Amino acid sequence: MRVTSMVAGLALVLAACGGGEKKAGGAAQPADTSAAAAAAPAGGGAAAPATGGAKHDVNMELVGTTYKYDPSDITIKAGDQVVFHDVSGGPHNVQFYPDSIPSGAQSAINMPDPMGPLASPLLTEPNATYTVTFAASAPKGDYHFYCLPHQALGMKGKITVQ
Ligand SMILES: [Cu+2]
Repeated sequence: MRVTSMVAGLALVLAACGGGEKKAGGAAQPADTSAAAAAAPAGGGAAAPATGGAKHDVNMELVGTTYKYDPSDITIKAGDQVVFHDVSGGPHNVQFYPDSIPSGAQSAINMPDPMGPLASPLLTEPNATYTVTFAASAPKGDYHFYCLPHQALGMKGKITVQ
């Protein structure tokens, strides 16, 4: 029951933000994000990204009664991309803890169409994807993140930039 009301509350927030999805406003984003997202393979693809960095896939899913990122702990390099897939149990999002990322890292995390600082929009469509790009200048260290709708249920993860 608590979960239901939480999700409802988030839906309101989302609605208040203008229904979210594709705001044309985020001018700085190259059009390739959606194309790349659409082209992303469903399972662990090793497809070479156009951007030069490697691409890592993370599923967001409900397994039994557990909401989780899979894998929940990955290691990447600065310049890489992490593609989050809404597999089941959504809506999900990706939100970094401002105090649990390396200092000075905020500007190195590129998140299109954010609904807040370091917060992706909610993914509501099954199989929707969201790509987070780490700048080549991203500081090394651990970047902890969580899913806003399922934070209380322990849905969180960590990206280590090496
Ligand atoms: Cu979630």
